[in-house]
Amino acid sequence: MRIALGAARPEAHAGADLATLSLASEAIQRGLVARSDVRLFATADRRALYEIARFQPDLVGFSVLTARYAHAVRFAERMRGLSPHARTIIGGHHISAVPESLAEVFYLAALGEGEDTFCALLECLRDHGDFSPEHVEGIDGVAYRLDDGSLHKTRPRGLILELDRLAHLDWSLSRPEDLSVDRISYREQKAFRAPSHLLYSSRGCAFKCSFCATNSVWSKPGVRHFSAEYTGEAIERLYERHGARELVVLDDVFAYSKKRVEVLIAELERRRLAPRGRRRISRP
Ligand code: B12
Ligand code: SF4
Repeated sequence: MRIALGAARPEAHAGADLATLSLASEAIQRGLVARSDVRLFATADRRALYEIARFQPDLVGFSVLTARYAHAVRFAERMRGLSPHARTIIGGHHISAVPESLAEVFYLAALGEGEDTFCALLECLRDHGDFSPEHVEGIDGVAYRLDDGSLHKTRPRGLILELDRLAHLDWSLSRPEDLSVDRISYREQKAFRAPSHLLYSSRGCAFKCSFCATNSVWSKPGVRHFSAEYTGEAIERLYERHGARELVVLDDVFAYSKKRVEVLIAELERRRLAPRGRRRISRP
């Protein structure tokens, strides 16, 4: 089975994103797909449509924020013309917050945290060769249109309680520089010394600000942490294998627990990776 996963991201950012990287890494770890049968792409990349057509994937998944939803729909429609056999699905913040907006071009939507849902969908495709309602109905966290056009949702997907069971991000799937913030033209990010790399060490936020979309994916307020060992290992991989010298931590509330930050620093000291001098934590 061949899969392509695309991030609908701004033009300045030509690479993949952490969501698609995590989904692909998990599917590879579970043996559902071979590394050579995975492509990550960005919808901002003009070559992507033709590369996907050449690759002939069985499944194309889009990760989409609200700001790029209309663009992602147009991209998927154009892609359908060139790759008519690919089943196209969508996940991420926008569709999790507003599943009613599911466009006809998508077979289905994955709502909320994605790794388990995505792998269950791959198993469905492997075992049945399609996403027909009788096969998808047993998969939690999915939404699709019924024949009369109404939206049907399966049971909500529960959160992953043991985050450490997730695969480490397989950075070899994407050029790390594509994930680096130095490709993003936000003014304040000029303060970073390149290359900066993205990292998260927890999922979710303890709060519920009315303007914020974070809980549309993580379903309710609450923070789940990767262990210090897991995060230390992730940082060591970035440092040793990918030349990372500065990290942008994407956690919603990284310093929510002072004790946890101290445990993490102790882990980094054990690995001789603790930052020296000024310490800086930044969130987009
Ligand atoms: C990193 C980040 C960025 C980076 C992206 C860099 C990169 N290469 O990834 C940059 C700086 C580009 C960025 C820009 C913006 N961002 Co931003 N960003 C984030 C942040 C902090 C982390 C996202 C992340 O990597 N999470 C980790 C991954 C693993 O989680 P995930 O993306 O949710 O993916 C999981 C599920 O959603 C699901 N899933 C996702 N995609 C798919 C696809 C499939 C097929 C499946 C099955 C499942 C699935 O499975 C994944 C694994 O569980 C979030 C806040 C947050 N806590 O999520 C805001 C957030 C996503 N951003 C947000 C916003 C508003 C923006 C901007 C509009 C800001 C602005 N005004 O310019 C722009 C829009 C960019 C665009 N045009 O799309 C909002 C989204 C709101 C919304 N309704 O969509 C968020 C939620 C912030 C917030 N708290 O409100 N952002
Ligand atoms: S991530 Fe920030 S803005 Fe969003 S709910 Fe948490 S504290 Fe509020």
